[in-house]
Amino acid sequence: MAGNFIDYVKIYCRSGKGGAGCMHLHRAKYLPKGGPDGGDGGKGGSVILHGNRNLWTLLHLKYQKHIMATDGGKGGQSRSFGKDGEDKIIEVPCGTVVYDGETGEFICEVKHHDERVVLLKGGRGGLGNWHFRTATNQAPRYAQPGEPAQERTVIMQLKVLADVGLVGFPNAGKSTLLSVVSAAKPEIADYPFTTLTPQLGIVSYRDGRSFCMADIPGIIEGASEGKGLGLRFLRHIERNAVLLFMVPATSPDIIAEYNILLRELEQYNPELLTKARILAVSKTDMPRVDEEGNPMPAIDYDRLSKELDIQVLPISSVKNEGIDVLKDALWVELNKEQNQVIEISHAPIDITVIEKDENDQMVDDQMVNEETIYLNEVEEEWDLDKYKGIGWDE
Ligand SMILES: Nc1nc2c(ncn2[C@@H]2O[C@H](COP(=O)(O)OP(=O)(O)OP(=O)(O)O)[C@@H](O)[C@H]2O)c(=O)[nH]1
Ligand SMILES: [Mg+2]
Repeated sequence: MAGNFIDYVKIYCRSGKGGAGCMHLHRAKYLPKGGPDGGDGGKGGSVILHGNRNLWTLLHLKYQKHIMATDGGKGGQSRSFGKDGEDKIIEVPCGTVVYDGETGEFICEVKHHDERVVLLKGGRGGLGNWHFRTATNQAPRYAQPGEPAQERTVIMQLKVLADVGLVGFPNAGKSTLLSVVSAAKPEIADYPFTTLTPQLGIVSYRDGRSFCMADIPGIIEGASEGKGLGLRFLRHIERNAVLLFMVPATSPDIIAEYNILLRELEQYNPELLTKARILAVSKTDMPRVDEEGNPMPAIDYDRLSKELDIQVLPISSVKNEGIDVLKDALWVELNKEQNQVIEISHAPIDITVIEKDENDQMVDDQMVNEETIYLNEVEEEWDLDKYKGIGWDE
């Protein structure tokens, strides 16, 4: 499951170059000076991104290292045009952001279903010499070359477009809430960092309406410096309309925990703090006791709400308490005009940091294949018995 969610790919893309125009002078038996008739070259294919709401990861692009459109054909005699190159259309999930693979500079993004963005334009075809005939030069002996192709290595990152994003420490109960309000089946366990990749769920609301909720890995103090799973997953809440913070009722200091989360978000992107926020105090069914087992004072929700200046709602996912009130509150926030804007500027990415991050991730992939025997590792004698049962000796 974890391996199927791919939100980063690096691909070399090239558009097609334009076909050359043709230099040709028409000759026929009784028409020795038929004049110029070289046709135009075809245009090169473009590399185009196409938003597709049925995709939710970049998995299908993971092993694709090159994407190239084809070149335009050359023009021919008798004013025949060259064939146009074929466009290459890359299907991407909505919320895909494209950066330059060398500089990290933002190039474009695809937000909507069916949206088409030309990533690399194909070269224009050259004009044939037929175009250049004039009163003073009736037999031009030149034609235009085609425009060159464009090439670029790009990094595509998915920034999931969900309505509500969950923010909390590990073990706060984020995945549990998602499993209760939606049909998603995230992994839930009593240890930190159960969730390693973002999960999405569709929350059905009254009268057949629904909204989308994103559960991301837990954040800890120092995440902005790379602690825990770091902050790389925060990009999946960058464009959520509402952030739902979660702090368990068992926490000794709810305000402190909330402020740590807020600070880490700010480190990642200060614009995140402009979003609407709600605080859910989770696990209210659990006894509020400190480490020694002594009871702690009950939570004063009104005071908490005043002090933090946000709406605070108690919930228990296990007992299904407070969930409907929470859904109502989220729905109200989602439909407020000022929360509809999910535009956010995409700062350039730091290539060295991001590649290191991704390579760290790759280690997991390699571990899966630990047992694989590579035939080219065999050096001296071939001990064929060793390879019995792996397929090729039968
Ligand atoms: N009693 C009680 N336990 C809960 C409640 N919600 C979650 N839990 C428990 O808390 C533990 C952590 O829950 P998760 O949903 O995995 O927490 P998470 O925030 O997704 O954690 P990470 O994925 O590690 O960031 C699990 O053992 C849950 O069963 C609740 O409302 N009441
Ligand atoms: Mg989780």
